[in-house]
Amino acid sequence: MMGRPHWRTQGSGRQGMGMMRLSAAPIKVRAGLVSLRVVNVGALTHEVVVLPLPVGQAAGERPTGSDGKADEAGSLGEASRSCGAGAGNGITPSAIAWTTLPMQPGRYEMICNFPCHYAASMYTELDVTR
Ligand SMILES: [Cu+2]
Repeated sequence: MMGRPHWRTQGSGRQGMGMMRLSAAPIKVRAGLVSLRVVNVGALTHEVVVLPLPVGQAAGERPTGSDGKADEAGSLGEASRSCGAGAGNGITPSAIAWTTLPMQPGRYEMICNFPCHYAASMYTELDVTR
């Protein structure tokens, strides 16, 4: 945990696209090395991608393309490997994933960018303070 706040997020997928969410605790952490621990408590495979949140934009407002995905340009990193660190093929149900990212102060959005999951409310804001 590198001496920094430890937090976790959950992606929950139940009964199809209408029942997904992604939640984080805490929702505010100090700048530095931030460790994410993701638990997939849902029935579908998910991921968590960390993106900067542009000024004036709220979580959930990113456009998605015809592939049902948001643009990941500027991504700080992701947790998408079942029982492993960093990028992978997705976090299977009941599996955990993790990553540690250097984060500057600012507003960020954590999203699941599996097709149509973002539009189905799999996003949450994370604020990084000095
Ligand atoms: Cu998802």
